[in-house]
Amino acid sequence: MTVISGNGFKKRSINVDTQAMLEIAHKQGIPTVWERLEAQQPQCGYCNLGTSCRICAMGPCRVDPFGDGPQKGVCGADADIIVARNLARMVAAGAASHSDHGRDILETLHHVGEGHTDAYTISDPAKLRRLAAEYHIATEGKSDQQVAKELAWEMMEDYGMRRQQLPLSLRAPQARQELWKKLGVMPRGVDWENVETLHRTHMGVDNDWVNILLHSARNALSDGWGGSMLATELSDVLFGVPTPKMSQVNLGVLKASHVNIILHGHNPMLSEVIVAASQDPELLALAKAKGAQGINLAGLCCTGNEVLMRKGIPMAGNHLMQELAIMTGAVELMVVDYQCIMPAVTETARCFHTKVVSTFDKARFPGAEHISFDPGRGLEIGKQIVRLAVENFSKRVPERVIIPVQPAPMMTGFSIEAILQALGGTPQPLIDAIVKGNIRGAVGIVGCNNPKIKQDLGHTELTKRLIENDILVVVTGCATVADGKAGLMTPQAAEKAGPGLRAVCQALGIPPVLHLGSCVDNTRILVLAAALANTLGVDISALPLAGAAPEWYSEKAVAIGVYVVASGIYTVLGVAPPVFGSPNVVKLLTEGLEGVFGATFAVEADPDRAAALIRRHIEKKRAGLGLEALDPGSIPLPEAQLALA
Ligand code: BF8
Ligand code: SF4
Repeated sequence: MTVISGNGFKKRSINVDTQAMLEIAHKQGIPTVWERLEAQQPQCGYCNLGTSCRICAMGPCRVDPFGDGPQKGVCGADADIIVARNLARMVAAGAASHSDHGRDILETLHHVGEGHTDAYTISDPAKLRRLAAEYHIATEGKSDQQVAKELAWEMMEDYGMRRQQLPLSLRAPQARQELWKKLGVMPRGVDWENVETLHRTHMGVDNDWVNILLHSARNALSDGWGGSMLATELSDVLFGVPTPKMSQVNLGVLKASHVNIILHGHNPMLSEVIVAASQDPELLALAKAKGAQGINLAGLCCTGNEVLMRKGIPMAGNHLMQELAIMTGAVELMVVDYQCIMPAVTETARCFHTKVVSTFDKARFPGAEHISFDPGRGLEIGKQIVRLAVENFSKRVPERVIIPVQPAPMMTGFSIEAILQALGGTPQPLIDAIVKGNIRGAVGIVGCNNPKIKQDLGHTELTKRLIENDILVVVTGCATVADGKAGLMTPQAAEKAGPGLRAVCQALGIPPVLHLGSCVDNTRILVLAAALANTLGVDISALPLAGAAPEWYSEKAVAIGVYVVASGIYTVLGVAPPVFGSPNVVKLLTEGLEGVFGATFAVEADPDRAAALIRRHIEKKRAGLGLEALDPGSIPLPEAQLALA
């Protein structure tokens, strides 16, 4: 594979650390995700448009969107059916990933309840009891352990088929719940909705593309108000509700003087025990004996977000940094759990002394050392992994260590509880600021990196346009790292906001861009939106809110987008989903859904244009609530600088 020549790497990312590591990759002839993307060109046009199908052995089939080639698959499926089925399967895979992660956390809560582990405990008994109340579990006079056991038992039903409505969906405004009931999309069991999607999209089952997509919304809702929400809530119970704190971000968080361990993936169960193990006096002494000054942990992707939010562990990077972090030559060990971990990392690690350790039996990586994770022996396994890292320090080649930047400061830890506390216990001050127009509205910028888009450009430019127009931004997932590195997540960044938002941030000592956590923590956005709507006595779709996923790549992001829209929040995607082969599906997603869920998708790669679309939407919603509002038409839609990916 040829590695890019010259200065091409500057076009790939806005970040100095990425550019520096790409230069090293270039000099050392190590391929990265960008080379592999180039090697895939031209990518399949049918797949890009969503009109290829390989779900049965009469196929694979394709429908020619230009009318020259076949218009039907072998079974007779047309472009609408094929596109809808493919999209539904993406949603199911994304929802399954989040929800299975939630199941693992739930299993851990169950272990705690049964007394089968001493590696985990109930860190927030008050939140445990609040959740128990939502599940109608009497808690008086019961120990935390007993409550944990009963709650775990009840929540296991969230995955089954005895529920006609997921209990956490009762947090949604009454009007939204009634709408879901009327449409027949009230989320029931998480596994039920996922399996039903797979059933409906088998050949010869659901051949009504609208019906397929309606169920897909139900499937996504079972993720947002079920599996993902459960993952967030139970992680808070077990590991603590995040509170605001300062930390650092970018590759500069790696320390040449220390044993460096990167925590990569999504599930905090493993990373929490590694954090504990890294403070073990015996292992610290061993690190010193090996010539290191200490043990340094750094996060990547959403595992990074989890430990950043709760423990302030610094963040090395987002999705496109995973191979590049290894190329610093300073990483003794990368421990992975699951999701978004490119199989390429083990190959990159082979060029360095870095050990990759996989930990979940459902996520094996050839080339990695596998240490099977068992929550019952969590701390012991954590120590085993940290020991491997410390012992690997002697294999480091100091001349190859390049840490290209100084770390950037960022603030983290904005759980809904923390936001409400900062506001004095109720969302009212935020509502007042929105009513007065100091804050025009709020936008969740979420999701990934995708090598089809210059790394972090989509996130940071959109964020800047929004905050300078007095729109509060909340971030999760890989968007966090982008905005953190760009210096948008410190209290001082309030200077970059418009006058109204700036004044609010300065009064509260908070940044204009708040970190709400990992991708499952997008459910914190749902909870905040529901709390605002319930306080105002309106549905979520009436609020001046929006979502954006400027650089998404993952099926999980599709599930998130669908549950956000189905919850009533307008969402702009920066990367085109594979639906454009069906004008009917596109029309439904971008227009028709307004009359169904009161919110639609838009697709816009250019961040300036995306910001204008969002601002117009927010002003429209302000007017709808009877608040002072700009004429949406007065907000210019700039010329596109970036084409659709
Ligand atoms: O769940 S933002 S690249 S790391 S999918 Fe993955 Fe996307 Fe990052 Fe987290 Ni979310
Ligand atoms: Fe072709 Fe139909 Fe089979 Fe899909 S389900 S591969 S369109 S025959």
